Amino acid sequence: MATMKKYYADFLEFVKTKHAGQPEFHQAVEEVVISLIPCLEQNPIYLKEKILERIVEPDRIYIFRVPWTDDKGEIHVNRGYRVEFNNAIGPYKGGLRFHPTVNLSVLKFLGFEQIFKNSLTTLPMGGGKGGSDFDPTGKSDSEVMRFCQSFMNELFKYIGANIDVPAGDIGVGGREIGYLFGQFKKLTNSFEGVLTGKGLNWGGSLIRPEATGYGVVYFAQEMLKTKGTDFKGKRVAVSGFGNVAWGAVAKVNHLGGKVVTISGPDGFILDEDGIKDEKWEYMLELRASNKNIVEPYAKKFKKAKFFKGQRPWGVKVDVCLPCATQNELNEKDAKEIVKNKVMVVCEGANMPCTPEAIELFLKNKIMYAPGKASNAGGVACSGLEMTQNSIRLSWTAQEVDQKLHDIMINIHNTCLKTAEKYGHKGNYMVGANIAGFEKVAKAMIEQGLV
Ligand code: NDP
Ligand code: 2IT
Repeated sequence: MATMKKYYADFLEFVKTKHAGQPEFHQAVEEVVISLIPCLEQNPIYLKEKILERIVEPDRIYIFRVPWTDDKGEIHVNRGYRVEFNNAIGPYKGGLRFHPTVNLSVLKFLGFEQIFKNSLTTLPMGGGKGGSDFDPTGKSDSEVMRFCQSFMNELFKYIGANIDVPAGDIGVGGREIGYLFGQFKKLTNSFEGVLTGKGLNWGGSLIRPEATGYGVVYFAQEMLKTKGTDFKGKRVAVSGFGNVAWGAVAKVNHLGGKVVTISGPDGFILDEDGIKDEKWEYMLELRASNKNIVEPYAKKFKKAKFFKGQRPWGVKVDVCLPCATQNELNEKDAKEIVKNKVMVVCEGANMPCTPEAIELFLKNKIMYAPGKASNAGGVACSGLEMTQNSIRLSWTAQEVDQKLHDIMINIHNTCLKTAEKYGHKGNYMVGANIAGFEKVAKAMIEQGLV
């Protein structure tokens, strides 16, 4: 046992040294490796086959220059990336993020998480992630178009419907996917399902824009069900105001809950009357304004309050859905959540809770779901878009939503079943990591040392 402990400690040290200066990546690896301990101890084959050592090393990473001109004719140069992490169970699949904080550490953490998330969906998708340090804030439509075209001028060499299928993430929505797809088509003269999140008239799937947020709430609904309750009459805190937050707010409203907060980098909004109807629609306007602030909500809807520079986690609610970005909920926030006796924390963003916050939730028996399980609805719906592209048919919104709902219930149950099997009953994090890992690990072993 002592030697095993030393093995894990040494392994994490090895990752920190080999992938030096990449704290987000270290954080993601550490969470997974610690959760995997019971599985690795019962299945020594994974250690013998050096699956951990192999899985933390991406298959390959492309890094490239993205030059573009702004509306005044001035030249700018950004950096583009695509991390092709693991394709043991399907083509690389994962979003593109355009945000000034994008670097290799962030994209490797996201690509690594994506391996396990995609495995949990039950669909045949490997893990990848990409993006750029381009900042879309305040950019005109034509600037965004020129940037996307330049980005694709390099990316097109590496992707394909059976190779690597990017999609959206922070800063990349329907508009950007359109420009990227147009340029891919121009360069390759091929119309194929090379990206997901496409427009409905050219190969996109109904429900994809809503899917991540809907999926988070479907997952949280299952968590509440285990306590014999549901969303009816529940107060919910949501953070962020982007694509995921928007879908989550809509679904909480459908299920009879009340969302009282959203947030942006400038602070958070508290709306005791609930964010619904035209106030929910206004979230799209806020996002499209390209200003990255939520304060205008409180100017438009006078009963709402704006709390500058603060996060929503001190508000007394029953359910917290962090849907903005990584490490947005820390130990101090978690203490507030514990004090307020919140029932469920269900991650919409990728890795929004710090390890210290998660520890507090587990210690205080607050039900906690990790993003790789609870936000998998987005990529699951991307997988359904790929299927529709392959069979050249489109399903109705009801068909896609039903499949999405079934997938989320299945992921929820798989997490609980796996956690119990490995002696961590009720621990969604352990269940998600082990279940996601085992499928990929088995595929890697069956396919030999490549
Ligand atoms: P969007 O770009 O649509 O929205 C992200 C929002 O969060 C932006 O408004 C962003 O503003 C804001 N934000 C960033 N940092 C903070 C902060 N510290 N506090 C409050 N708000 C902040 O991206 P998505 O909604 O697509 O992505 C949100 C999260 O969900 C990310 O972690 C992403 O990886 C994850 N995710 C997305 C999926 C998808 O299908 N889109 C699928 C699964 C997960 P700003 O730009 O100024 O930072
Ligand atoms: O983090 C994610 O799962 C996404 N941004 C969605 C990826 C996808 O390929 O749809």
